[in-house]
Amino acid sequence: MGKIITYKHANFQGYSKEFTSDTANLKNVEWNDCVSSVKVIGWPWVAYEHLNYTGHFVGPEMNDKITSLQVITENLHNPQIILYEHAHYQGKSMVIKEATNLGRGHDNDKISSHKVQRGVWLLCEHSDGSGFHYLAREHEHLPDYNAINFNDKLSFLCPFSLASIVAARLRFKGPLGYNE
Ligand SMILES: [Ca+2]
Ligand SMILES: [Ca+2]
Repeated sequence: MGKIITYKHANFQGYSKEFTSDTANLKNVEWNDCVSSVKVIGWPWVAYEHLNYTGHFVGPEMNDKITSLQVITENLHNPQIILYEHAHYQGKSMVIKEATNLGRGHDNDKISSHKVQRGVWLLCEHSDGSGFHYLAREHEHLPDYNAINFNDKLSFLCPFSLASIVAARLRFKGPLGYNE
């Protein structure tokens, strides 16, 4: 199990609160847009700018931006996702098992649906990982990217791996539980 502890001030100062499960709207607990630092224990967490796990992921520049929190409990080993050229799993398909930059090939800005077989996948609009982000959870079948306004935009994807979480923690020198 795990938890995330939020603090009102930087460097784990000020009022704090523990969360042990997904929280769709921090307004409901009077913690909206006021988190300035976090500690993560156990499972990794993803912090979002807006309610219901939408908007940009909130990274190290988190000050007063976080509105929802999601815990990642999937087994992150041997990740695998199938991407499809067209909606409803039609057209050309490809099985992806590692971080992949579609921007270098013929499949850039063409993907319209997916089936996650194992792990958690971070989908990005641009090759450098910027732009729109979407976190695809284990066993998720998403039949039409128009539902998330992401049709024919995917350029980069990578598994949400323990290795990248550790790398992110090292890079930001903080106890951050998300993968940027
Ligand atoms: Ca397409
Ligand atoms: Ca793109």
